[in-house]
Amino acid sequence: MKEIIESFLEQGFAIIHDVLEDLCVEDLKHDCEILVDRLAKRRLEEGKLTDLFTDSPFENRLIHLFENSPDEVPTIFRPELHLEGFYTLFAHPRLLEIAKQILGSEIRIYPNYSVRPKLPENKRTEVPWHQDAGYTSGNSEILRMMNVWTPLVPANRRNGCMEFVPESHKNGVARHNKDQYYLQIHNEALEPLIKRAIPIEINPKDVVIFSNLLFHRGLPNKSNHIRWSIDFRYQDATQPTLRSTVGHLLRSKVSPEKTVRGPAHWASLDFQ
Ligand SMILES: O=C(O)CCC(=O)C(=O)O
Repeated sequence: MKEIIESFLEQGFAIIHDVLEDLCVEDLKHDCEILVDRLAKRRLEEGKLTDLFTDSPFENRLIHLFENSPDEVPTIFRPELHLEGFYTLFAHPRLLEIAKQILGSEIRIYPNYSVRPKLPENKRTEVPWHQDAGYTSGNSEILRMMNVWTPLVPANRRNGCMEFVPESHKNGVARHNKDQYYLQIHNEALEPLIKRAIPIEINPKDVVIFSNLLFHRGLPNKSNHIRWSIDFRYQDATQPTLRSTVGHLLRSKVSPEKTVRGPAHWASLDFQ
């Protein structure tokens, strides 16, 4: 625990190997398969498919389902994540224990939790250099967060893992510009630091936690399969979200009765 916290504070991130159980990863993949299956059935009903590709592996099925219309493939699932399996990750006791050390005892899941199926050569999934805090800046308050990212297939340079600039979280929020899909750190701030960037190549069951001030990006996927990953953020729940959505309280000393009670409760709630 001490090393993890030190690395988070000093480097701006910490890789934690083998923290998720096999069952947790299986549940997550199972829920992602539910999302893909729903999409497949909808496209069949709409007459956009003649085959559900049920025998295709997890790493490829979405590619086949959208072969004829790659522009329609979802790049992110968000409101859809109120399924029981996702709760086993979001409320994972070890992750919450680390979050408690970093954020204190009032912990919400910030209303920005995502599953990203990064399809090969899909420009819309190439996330440029940014700080997550860039998306909430313009306010005097910097939100206190612990970001979490975990892959559902081995993530590497070829299939579009994340890249980080260690220690880039120490100077506040840099200026960002809007590119076609995302915010991007202005060149002036990026240029001096970019040579220190390192790829975060990790496997299912591993998790990387990082500061919302860390410079990071998602590389392009140049492989022949989907790079599936999940990212979410724990926030100090004594702060506002600075969004119209409020997230969900996961741990609280002050109001334990307001926390999500378990997987079934999570599945009964909405993205809000
Ligand atoms: O998964 C990716 O490629 C990028 C994710 C990201 O930028 C984030 O979680 O903040």
